[in-house]
Amino acid sequence: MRLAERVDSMDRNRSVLLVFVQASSGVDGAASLDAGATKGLLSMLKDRAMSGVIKRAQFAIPPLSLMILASVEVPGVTQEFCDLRFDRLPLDRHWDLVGIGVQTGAARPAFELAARFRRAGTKVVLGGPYATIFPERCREHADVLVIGEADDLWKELLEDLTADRLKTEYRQKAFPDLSLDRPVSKSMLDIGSYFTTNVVQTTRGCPFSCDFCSVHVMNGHRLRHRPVDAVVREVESSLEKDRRIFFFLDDTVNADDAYAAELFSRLAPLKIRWVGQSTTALGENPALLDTFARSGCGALLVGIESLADESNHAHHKFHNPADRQARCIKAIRQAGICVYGSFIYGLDGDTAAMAATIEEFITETGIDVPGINLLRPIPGTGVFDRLADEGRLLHGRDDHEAFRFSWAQEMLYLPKQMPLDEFIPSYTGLTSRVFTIGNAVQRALRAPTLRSAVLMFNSLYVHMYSLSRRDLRKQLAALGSGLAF
Ligand code: B12
Ligand code: SF4
Repeated sequence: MRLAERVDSMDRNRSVLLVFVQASSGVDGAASLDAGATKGLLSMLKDRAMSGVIKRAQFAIPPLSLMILASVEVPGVTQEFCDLRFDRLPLDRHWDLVGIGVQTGAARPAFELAARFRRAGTKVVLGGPYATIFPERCREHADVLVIGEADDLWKELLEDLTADRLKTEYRQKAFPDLSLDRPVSKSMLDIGSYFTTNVVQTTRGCPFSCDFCSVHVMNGHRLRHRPVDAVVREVESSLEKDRRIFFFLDDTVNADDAYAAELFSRLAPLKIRWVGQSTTALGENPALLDTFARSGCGALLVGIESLADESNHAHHKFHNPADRQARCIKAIRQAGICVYGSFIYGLDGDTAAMAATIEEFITETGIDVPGINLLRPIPGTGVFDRLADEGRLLHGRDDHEAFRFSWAQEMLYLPKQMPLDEFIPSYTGLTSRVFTIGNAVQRALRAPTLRSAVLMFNSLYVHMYSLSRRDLRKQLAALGSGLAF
């Protein structure tokens, strides 16, 4: 490039678009997997209406990943953000670069979008969990790949963009140092689209190794902390724009007791309401439980998975022994915090007797919102490889796109202890007993706090699990007749 051209190129502002891709199934608006195929008009309209409600009501929080990227400031670059759950794709404008986050369950729509931009001559960069775990499968769909956590790589990439020297790959050499302060801005968000925009992450990485989870695969086993001061400042500045509830997105908000105690004691005077995810071990730490309650914690999602130790151990989950679960959950609720209890029915030690055990446990502990999931083998996790080796996956191990993360609407593998024609009726029977309007109202009435949210979640689950039962029965019928679902 001649000098004059180079100077001109450096002066030009580069416009970057970051796109959040909606999953085609799952919590982005669960709909029947064969939507429209065999249903009547009324049923179809109901599904479509409920899908819209689900999308907006409970899960509509902005993606922190793209907020972090959009907050990186490089002179000569303007970044904009498009959330395909709510926004139209701004195709009428010129973009120098389009960044798309790829989740494993939404790889296909992400690739289709990338192809659309590339056909129009726009350069596309792919990043996120799937690009990190399977870069080779993403390479042909992108001009640039970002492999790993992009907090620092994004700055380098944007600087390269301004200097017209974009590389084809930016790969994380070490995990970003979270002790550096990287303020996250919300200026790119349309605040009204979301349930709340107060999403905060205080730590990354997970010391545990549950074999169905990709967090330790992507973020490593060492827990990295953000400075307490930086998190407190972020919460204060978030409050200036949006005073709604805070979501602490950490996989385990009590992973480091001392850090959590300091952080939430410091947050208590701000009088926020917050929800997060914790282990049941919190119930055995009355001091931390009290700090959480005083700092405004309204609800915690706890990963119970199975109520049988042999099942959890078969999946490398050792940190929540079955005999302590009920006691801990009761303690959390007694502290005034609602419990979202997340089960996975069908793990390797589970027999059909587990259905009744889960039902009794929900009644005994008073869990406010139960979530009874089916195992989702995610490509790149230990359980995916093991099930593939054991011949128990229902799709080919290389056909990643077949592994949809629907709302418990299809089986993706064969349970160890039960054939599918025993397991599916056992699962659908369980969800039909647990998720009824009567139970939704009862759970809301006796919830320690956030009663309308408990009612909303449980009511939506009545619909979502009915969708699950309908699709699972269809899958069972199709498998019986040898047809693909
Ligand atoms: C909060 C959360 C949700 C929330 C909100 C999601 C949202 N809209 O943001 C809800 C409940 C809605 C949700 C839904 C789902 N989730 Co979720 N979720 C999470 C959780 C706990 C935190 C996500 C987060 O914000 N992380 C913090 C950010 C900073 O990290 P990050 O996303 O990895 O981003 C970094 C890099 O990946 C990279 N990056 C990310 N995107 C991009 C894009 C570009 C262009 C570039 C360059 C880089 C880049 O840079 C970022 C900064 O370092 C994660 C676990 C985790 N620890 O990440 C699971 C997780 C992302 N979820 C997961 C799953 C499976 C789902 C569902 C499919 C569940 C379902 N059955 O429906 C849906 C998918 C919906 C969707 N389209 O996103 C899996 C994804 C697995 C995978 N390999 O893809 C995870 C990893 C959990 C797990 N146990 O494995 N989820
Ligand atoms: S499921 Fe939770 S505890 Fe287990 S590895 Fe994943 S993030 Fe860690």
